Amino acid sequence: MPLRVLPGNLEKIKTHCNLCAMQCGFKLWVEPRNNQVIGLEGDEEFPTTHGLMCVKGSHSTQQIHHADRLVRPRIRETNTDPWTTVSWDAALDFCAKKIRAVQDRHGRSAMAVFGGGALTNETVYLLGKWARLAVKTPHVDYNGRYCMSSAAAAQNRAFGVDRGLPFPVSDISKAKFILLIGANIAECLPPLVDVFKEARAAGALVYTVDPRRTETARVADKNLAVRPGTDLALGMALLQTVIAENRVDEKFVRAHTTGFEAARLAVQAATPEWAETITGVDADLIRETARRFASAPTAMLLSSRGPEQQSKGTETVLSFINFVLATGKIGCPGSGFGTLTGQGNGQGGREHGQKADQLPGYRKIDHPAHRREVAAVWGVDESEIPGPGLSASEILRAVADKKIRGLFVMGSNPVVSAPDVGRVRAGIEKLDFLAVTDFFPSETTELAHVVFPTTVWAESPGTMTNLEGRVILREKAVDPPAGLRPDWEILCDLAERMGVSGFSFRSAENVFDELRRVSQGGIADYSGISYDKIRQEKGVHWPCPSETHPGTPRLFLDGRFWREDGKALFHAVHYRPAAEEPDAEYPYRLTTGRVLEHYLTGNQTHRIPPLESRRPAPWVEIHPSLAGKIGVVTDGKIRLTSRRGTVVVSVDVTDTIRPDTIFAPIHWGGDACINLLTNPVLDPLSKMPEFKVCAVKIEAVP
Ligand SMILES: Nc1nc2c(c(=O)[nH]1)N[C@H]1C(S)=C(S)[C@@H](COP(=O)(O)OP(=O)(O)OC[C@H]3O[C@@H](n4cnc5c(=O)[nH]c(N)nc54)[C@H](O)[C@@H]3O)O[C@H]1N2
Ligand SMILES: Nc1nc2c(c(=O)[nH]1)N[C@H]1C(S)=C(S)[C@@H](COP(=O)(O)OP(=O)(O)OC[C@H]3O[C@@H](n4cnc5c(=O)[nH]c(N)nc54)[C@H](O)[C@@H]3O)O[C@H]1N2
Ligand code: SF4
Ligand SMILES: [Mo]
Repeated sequence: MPLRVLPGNLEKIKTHCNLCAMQCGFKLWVEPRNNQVIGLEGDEEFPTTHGLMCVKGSHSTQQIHHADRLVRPRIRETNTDPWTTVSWDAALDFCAKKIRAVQDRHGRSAMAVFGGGALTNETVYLLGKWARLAVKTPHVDYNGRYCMSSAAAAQNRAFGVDRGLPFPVSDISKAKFILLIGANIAECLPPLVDVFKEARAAGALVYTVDPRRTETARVADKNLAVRPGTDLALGMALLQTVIAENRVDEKFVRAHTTGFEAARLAVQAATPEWAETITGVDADLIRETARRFASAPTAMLLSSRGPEQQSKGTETVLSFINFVLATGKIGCPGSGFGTLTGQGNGQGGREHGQKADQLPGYRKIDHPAHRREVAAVWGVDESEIPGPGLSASEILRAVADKKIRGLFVMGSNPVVSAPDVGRVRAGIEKLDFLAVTDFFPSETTELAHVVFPTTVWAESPGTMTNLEGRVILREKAVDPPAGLRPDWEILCDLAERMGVSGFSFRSAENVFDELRRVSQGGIADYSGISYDKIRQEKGVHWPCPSETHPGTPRLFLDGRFWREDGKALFHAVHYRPAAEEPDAEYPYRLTTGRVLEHYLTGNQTHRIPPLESRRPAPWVEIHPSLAGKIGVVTDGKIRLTSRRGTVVVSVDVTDTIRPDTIFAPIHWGGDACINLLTNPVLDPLSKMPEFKVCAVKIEAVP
């Protein structure tokens, strides 16, 4: 819907960035006569970002008319054959036939479906429905397992609901003390930096917890330079400190929580001195952090992938939530626990049924009443909905073990982003059938048997749910290249060929209307949200259970939580080390993460010259003392080896990193892919891989 028509026939279309969970508000400049997006500006009226954006967003329109865009479907019998470009009908028939062939030979559960957090709510909803009712497999999961699953598992357990930020982004500026754990907002969610600046201008202190002094240190007062993989000890010591110093908000704990006594007993020996030996963070600094948090009038603890992407990520987040609950700093504006969601629709992507254990509206797939509610809207018998399936990493492991023989990927690039990627790639290469839907070729499309091209975000409408649970609308700005279909339509076309009803949608809005109905009464209730309401109100926070309901920007007000008894639950957690600790052979800790210019596997940013020229090649960060020991200087080459693989990269020598730690960005595939080294061990509760720590050795390459 054009905002207004400008002279020269230029229209400005209000929409949002297609990358991270900030979902910055944009106005795209469109020349309707030649169907071109020629630029963009920030949308100052969008309440979350007020016109702000980062360098990736400002160049994001270069994706739209990019020469590398996939525009015609293509197929091949084996993944070493040359490609044949075919009509849509031929590609859809081929895909439906291949899925049937895999299932006829190996059973229904030999097919798996792999989704993503970049997809719209409409698409993730249909992907889950399609997997269950058309493919009839339990195995559907998505890349958010690698992203939000530990924080989600912890929030569900402690609060009975998982909304990344249970308050609007603007509330962060009301906090007087902010503890930011394993989050590099300056590079990953840059518009948040302004909110932190506002908080500091109003007198807030900001402490970060990161093995590196990152760009984010510019808006922080102190950094707790934790050893990778040890945040759980820190969380336990923070709780131990407030208990030992009588700083617990007993009135809050009594009225609004259960389980405190068990959590208290579990941290009795977790003194700051004990935590110092594990984390490497000075005991006095741990004590000071706990005191400042507890004594500030308002305080917030925000976590991101640093502490979460660990084989004990869920318990680590639970240890932070224990600490926040004990201090009573939750349930009023300016206080609380939150996790910073990463992908554009990382939030909505984990609510509407593309997870192996889940049905739409954040319902549970093994809950009889939930199954009945969803079956009623789908018009099927409850027994037709399969039970829980394998999670993302487990699917890829089953592919490597040849238990899963066919895979349908929509919106992910697992041949770069999965842990121990050498094994993942070898498994995917041997699949009987791989279908991939993407708008650019990727390392994963290169191994496929059928590739469906799809629209980019400016070519089809759809809703996304940002990091604060605000459901927003991406408007269509231009027509796609001839014949190209949005993801949801590809699923409907396939369902039709598979002889399954319930997929005859005419528009994304049509799909959203069914999603609204099916989410009604669920935890993530979207039933009162419509496209028009989103347009009028600049986004609506879920839950929104009726058309007259204003939406819910803040959860837990006055200490009302979403568990059955209305209380938050403390958890007794116990320390254990990372799955792979350094030893004589592999003496250093490797951790991985992001830089400003590139996005995830880089498939969308390596193609954008102003981004690529700033960060053209991979590297790792090491400390001067380690560089001296192995005899290497900045831009010199090193060989980095773990028990799973080896990469050769150049180094950036910097004293901003711990001497025992090596940091590598994740944005490259092929021989330089850092996931050749990472440990695929999973958090048993969330199934999150241990991306943030494994043991490595390092040698200079002459
Ligand atoms: N530029 C850019 N922005 C992005 C993305 C991107 O790829 N590029 N991706 C988006 C997505 S999907 C996500 S999930 C978010 C991620 O956003 P973040 O979580 O902020 O990103 P990371 O760089 O993975 O990790 C954050 C920090 O954790 C630190 N760290 C490493 N190991 C540990 C540890 O053991 N403990 C602690 N406390 N810290 C540790 C790293 O040094 C790093 O500075 O970013 C989103 N935004
Ligand atoms: N070592 C290490 N590994 C990590 C991480 C880490 O910190 N360390 N972080 C993990 C995290 S948090 C994440 S989120 C994952 C992400 O891992 P991936 O999902 O593999 O990452 P992307 O590069 O976003 O891949 C998305 C693909 O889908 C395409 N795409 C984008 N939008 C759409 C769409 O709307 N429709 C379709 N059909 N395709 C689309 C893109 O072109 C791209 O090829 O990586 C994880 N891997
Ligand atoms: S990448 Fe994230 S921060 Fe940057 S413009 Fe897009 S939504 Fe905003
Ligand atoms: Mo992520």
